[in-house]
Amino acid sequence: MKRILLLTTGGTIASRQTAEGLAPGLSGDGLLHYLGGLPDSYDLTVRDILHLDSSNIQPEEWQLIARHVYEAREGFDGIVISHGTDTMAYTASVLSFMLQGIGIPVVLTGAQLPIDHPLTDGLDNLRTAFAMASSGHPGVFLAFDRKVMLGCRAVKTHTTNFKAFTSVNWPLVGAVSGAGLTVDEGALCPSGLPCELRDKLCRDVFLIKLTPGLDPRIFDMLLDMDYRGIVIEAFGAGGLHFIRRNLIEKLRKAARMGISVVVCSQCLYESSDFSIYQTGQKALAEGVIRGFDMTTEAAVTKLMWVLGQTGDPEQVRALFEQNLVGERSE
Ligand code: ASN
Repeated sequence: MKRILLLTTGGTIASRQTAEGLAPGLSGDGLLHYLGGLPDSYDLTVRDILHLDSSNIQPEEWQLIARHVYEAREGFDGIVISHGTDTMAYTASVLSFMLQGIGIPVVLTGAQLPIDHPLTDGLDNLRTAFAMASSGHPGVFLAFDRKVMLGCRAVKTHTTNFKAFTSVNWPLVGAVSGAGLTVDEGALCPSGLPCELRDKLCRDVFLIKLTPGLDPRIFDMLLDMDYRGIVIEAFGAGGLHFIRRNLIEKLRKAARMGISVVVCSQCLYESSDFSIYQTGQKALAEGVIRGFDMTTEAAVTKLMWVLGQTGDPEQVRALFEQNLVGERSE
């Protein structure tokens, strides 16, 4: 029997109705109770580490989760993390970077309806997560709606639909059918690094989504607030406005101050390429770092992680532009 660790952190799957709306209340043993006989198929250990709606999960919680996974990695064949869906894609991305080289499957899952709801999706999601956790394929994954995706490629795309997550710009790693869980080995991205806990993060990263006519002085404000990194969701394949309101000169100012600026696209699908248009090339000339086809969740958490490893802007660029765990296509 495979030894699986279930780490619970809260989320809708473990929530109950309260006077203020849904809030986490069920323990891991409570979750397993609803799974009926399934726990008998695995040698299961449960640890309740947090009881939070995932809107309250922040970098400190990411570090706590990463440490639990890291410390438990040698005693288990796989680890399942139950987690709220709202920020699960951020947690899945950041764990992918913090736990590079993890030798076992680490699978996040949750639900759109509490596990005690008669129509819950939580049972299927947990079953899929346990199957992936016992698959022997190392890495950080997200299991939902009978599908498994790379953690660093997942995006929450639906608020209530059971197919809450989409694997963006990368094929699914696995899917459940009458044949059981089938894993596409070509979609796995094992890290070449030995496993080490790389849990240092820089929280001073800001995400800015451009809107037509955005006032460039917003960058002065961010620089005054001591942000160390800025991710810009620019227009289309890659463009920023520079007539009348010149964002480009603010990129120059950020570079002079040693602030790392990553540019990616507001479009969910396909890669950004800032070399196509003048409105993009001007940004490249100011030394911005390219986000290519990374999700926003991966770009933000990767920048937080990279800035946690080094403060040298050239090393930040070199590390950021590497594909570490499958977060960007080659
Ligand atoms: N608000 C919940 C959470 O993220 C949503 C969910 O889990 N479906 O914790």
